[in-house]
Amino acid sequence: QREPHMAPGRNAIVHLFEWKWNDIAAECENFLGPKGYGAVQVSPVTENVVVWQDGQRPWWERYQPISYGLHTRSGTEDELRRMVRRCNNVGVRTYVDIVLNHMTGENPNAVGTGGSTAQTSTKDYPAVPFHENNFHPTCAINNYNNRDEVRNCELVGLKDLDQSQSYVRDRQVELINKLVDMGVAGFRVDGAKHMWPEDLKAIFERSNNLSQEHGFAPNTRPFIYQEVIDLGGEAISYKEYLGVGRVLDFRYSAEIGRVFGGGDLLRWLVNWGPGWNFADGDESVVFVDNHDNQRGHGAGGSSILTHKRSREYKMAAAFMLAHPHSLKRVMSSFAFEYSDQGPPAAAQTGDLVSPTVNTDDSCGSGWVCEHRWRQIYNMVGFGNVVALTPLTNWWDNQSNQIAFCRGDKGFVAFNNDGFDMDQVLQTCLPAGTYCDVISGNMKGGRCLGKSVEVQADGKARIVIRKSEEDGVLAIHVNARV
Ligand code: QV4
Ligand code: CA
Repeated sequence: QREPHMAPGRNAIVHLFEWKWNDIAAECENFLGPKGYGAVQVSPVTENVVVWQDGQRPWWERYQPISYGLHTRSGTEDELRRMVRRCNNVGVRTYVDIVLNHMTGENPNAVGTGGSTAQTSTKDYPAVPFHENNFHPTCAINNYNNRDEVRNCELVGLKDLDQSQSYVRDRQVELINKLVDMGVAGFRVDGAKHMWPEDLKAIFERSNNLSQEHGFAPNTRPFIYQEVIDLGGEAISYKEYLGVGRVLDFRYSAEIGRVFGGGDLLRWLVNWGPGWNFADGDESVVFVDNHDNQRGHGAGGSSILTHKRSREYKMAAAFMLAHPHSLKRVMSSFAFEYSDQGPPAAAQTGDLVSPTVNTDDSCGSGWVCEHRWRQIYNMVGFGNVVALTPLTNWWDNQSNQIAFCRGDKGFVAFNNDGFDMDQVLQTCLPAGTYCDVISGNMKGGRCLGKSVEVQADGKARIVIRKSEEDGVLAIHVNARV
């Protein structure tokens, strides 16, 4: 279940964190489809407990399921169903963030986004239903060197389900199959490290095949990628989960942030990939930041780059998308000042506010929409053009200027030095004039950014001044002037 089932010619995932289903459906049609995104990861779809804290609703309430009904702040079950359909219709897959490890934390007055209630002190969730005996006995996770504790005790007090029980498995398989039958193509498995891999395997083995009615081939299995934070030095290794599906590679996120944040020279990226102690490319999903580590939750600490350091962030994202290693996920955030701050919402009700779109394609109303930054969506397009070609002709200045080709389809250069880059380099492209898709789009056959002249021998003068907005230049065969 490591195959992502994207439509031909598409390769990247975007996480539209906390977006509403109707807005995602429109985004698939207006932007994700046309720009070549392959799939959207959506926030948890299961009904969650409503949390009010300091006059607002934190984003993390969605990681506390109260039932397996599908009514959340993002919308109703019907809206979710229509979203999946509309996205599939334009070639964009839906991957659901699925919370199987636990239900809510302790909450004296637990009411859900769909109106369900629970008695959390007695672990009673009548809307599923789950009862006390479906959970592990209460204990806290303190010691990550004890695998039993990590899997059988409570992560930050969240009531811990026992997935070894056939009754619990049945309810979770029902949930998965309902989503698969709606046309969902895959799952990001929340907190996978806190569940036994054999239980996850038993559960996902019982999933239905992907929906043929939605255009999937017969006998295809949902794509599975699991959140197993493994920076080394703990009892549990990501390798235990590869029999279930792929894993999210947190070492990658920490390292790409460290390097582009200035902690190492770009020249050392020459052997980027398993040489850096990452999971193999066909075992993992990689990312610059995620919804946890962009705000200090989860793993990676201060080395993580986010939209708040936009110049370095765009360089890291461009490198990830230009490089052949692994399957890439782009983060799309809302703006925040403190880590518990929820998405843009109405003050009284907590209802989510939709993103607005500016004339330059960027977002307003509190949404950052990194996936709409030209430097990022054009590199998603670059990744589609160069897919399956090898990385060749690595060049570096022994410092922070690097460049490489992707077959004869694309060429990319980076300058993270404090001085101009001005070099004649082999681009591997046929002779012609190309548009640098970082500094501007092609419009009506004209290049709004920098142009690059490739000579008959494939060489071109590549200039990235230190004063430029971005420290990247990217050209490919589908953007010729
Ligand atoms: C509090 C105390 C606890 C106490 C508990 C008692 O902090 O010490 O035991 O009350 O009831 C929220 C609060 C947290 C609170 C908890 C329970 O932040 O303070 O505990 O609720 O009420 C997200 C957030 C968490 C949030 C959780 C549930 O990050 O802060 O907890 O949602 O709402 C590890 C894991 C990894 C995990 C990562 C964050 O290995 O799996 O931590 N990442 C995933 C998700 C993440 C999510 C969860 C797991 C849980 O990506 O977003 O946590 O679903 O590394
Ligand atoms: Ca558990």
